[in-house]
Formats: sequence, structure tokens, C-alpha cells
Amino acid sequence: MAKTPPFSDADSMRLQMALRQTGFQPGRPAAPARPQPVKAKATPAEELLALKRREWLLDVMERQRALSAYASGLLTAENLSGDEFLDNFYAPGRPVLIKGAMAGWPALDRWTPDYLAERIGDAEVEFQGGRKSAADYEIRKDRHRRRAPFRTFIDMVRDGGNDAYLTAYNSARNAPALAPLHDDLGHLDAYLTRAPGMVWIGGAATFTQLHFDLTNNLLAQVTGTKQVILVPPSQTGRLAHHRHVFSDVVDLTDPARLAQFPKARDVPRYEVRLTPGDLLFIPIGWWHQVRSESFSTMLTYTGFRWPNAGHESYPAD
Ligand SMILES: O=C(O)CCC(=O)C(=O)O
Repeated sequence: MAKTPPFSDADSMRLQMALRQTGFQPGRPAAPARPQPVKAKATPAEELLALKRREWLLDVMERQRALSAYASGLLTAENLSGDEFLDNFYAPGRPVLIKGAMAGWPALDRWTPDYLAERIGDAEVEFQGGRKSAADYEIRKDRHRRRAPFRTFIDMVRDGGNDAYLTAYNSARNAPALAPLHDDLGHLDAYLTRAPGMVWIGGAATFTQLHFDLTNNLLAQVTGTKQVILVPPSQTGRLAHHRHVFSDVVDLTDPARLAQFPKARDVPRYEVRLTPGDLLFIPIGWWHQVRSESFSTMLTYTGFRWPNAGHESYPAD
């Protein structure tokens, strides 16, 4: 049987012409590339142009993603295996809402304010307090650390408000006091190691301002509902990002803030309502803000089965 050559003569001619334009000579070793002169330091104008080009690139990529509702939408999944989660969401850095994976966790039925107060009793806990009195309560977190018996804390939050909130930021101090709650939790072995999650407990109207995290996070909503807004990292240039991981826009639902930061008005976003038993995967670098609609308990897990790196090399101040 005659062998079909992989290329026709015309193909081969075109390839050779293209290679010649790059300086390639068949049969001769390629000449070493002449090193480009390196400039000692870019001028501020060059730095600005480079930054604008980076933002242009991110914008173009985001617009391309928006061509497909599937590629750009927030997917909801059920019965998602570990491999499917890794391939479609964890490795690509794409958020996903996972339903049903917490089915059967006793906490879903038990974690009311009364149950929690009974179970933890008067053990002292740390929480974030005095938030009403300072708009920058997230940025200056340390100033807002407070301590109280858990029962007192629950009485502070059961009627709602943003003044007191037990957050992931307090979790190291609260681990011993909240340990009895572990009996009420299941495991998410498809996605996570058995490292404990960080607990959030607060009333209706707690608000966590627009920020991104330096880890991939899995939010596990136990009690109540929360509104989460997610914005892709590509939109960072529109979000007045000057302080650590925070956006000066603070709240994408506040018309006054949007009037001050008009570039933030039209950023592509996902709006998710977390209900009990929902898992929300928020990849590293994705902007998010969270407002609770009712008394709410939630855990944030960062102990994934795969490396969760990035924070070690974050260019802090
Ligand atoms: O639930 C909240 O108030 C904030 C949660 C959050 O930002 C996170 O877990 O990364």
C-alpha cells in the first residue's frame, strides 16, 4: 500500500517560507538568539502602561468567557465526585455551589441558638465586637476582639445586628470551647482532609465586606441563609484594591458606594443564596462579600485534599 506523505509539497514550501522568516536555515543549527538589552528600570509611565495592558488582557479573557453561559455561569452540582471537583472547579479556580453533600449532618437540625447555648454553656469564647462603632471593623480586626461566656454571646446575636459576630478569625482561640460541636458534623471526604473547619455564628444582618482570601475556601452553611456576591479576580482593577485583601468599594449593593466607585458598577458577578446544607467553593483570589439574612451558623474549610498554596508568597505591604 502506498504511504501518504504527511505533508504535500505545497504545505512543505509554506512551512519552509515561514521558518525562513524566523531566520531558520534547514540543516544548520539554529543561531543562538541575540540577547535583548535589558533596561535597568522601567519609568513610571512604562509601569502604568504595563499595568493597563495586564488589565486589558484580563478583561479580554473575561469577555471571552462571557460568550458561553456554561463557561461563565455559576454551576450548581449534586453528587460531585472528588475527581470531578478537582478537574472542573478546584484546579481551574472556578466557584461551584454543591447541594446535598451535607445530608444527614445532625447539625443541620440541631444548631439553633438555644441548642448551641445549652451545648457550649458558659465556656468563654472570642468574637468580633463593637463593629457598629467603626466602619473599618474588618481591616482593623484585632481592635474588635472581645470575650464573653458563649451563652452571653448568643444572647447578643439572637435578635440580629452586625455588632457582634463570631468569625473564622476567632477560630484558633475558640477551638477548645467549641469542640463539643464536632459531634454534630459529618465529613466531606471527597474534597477535604479531616482538618476542622472554622466556625461563624451571628445574627441576621452580619456583613463581611468585599474582599478576597489567600486560600481556596469551602463554605458549609448549617443554619439560616446568607447572600453571597462573588466577583472574578479579573475585575480587580475596577474594585479599588488598595488595602491588603480589601476593596474600598466595601459593598456592591450600596448605591452610595457605587456612585463613589463607578467602575465597580458593572463588574460581572454571581449572586448566591446559601441555604442550610449548601457548600460554596470560593477559589483563592475571588472577591466576595457576605450578608446574613437570619441567625446563621457556617463553617469555612481550607483543608482540601490537594495543595492549597498561595498565601506564603502573597506580596503583603
Ligand atoms: O460568612 C461570612 O460572613 C464571611 C465568609 C467568608 O468571607 C469566608 O469564609 O471567606
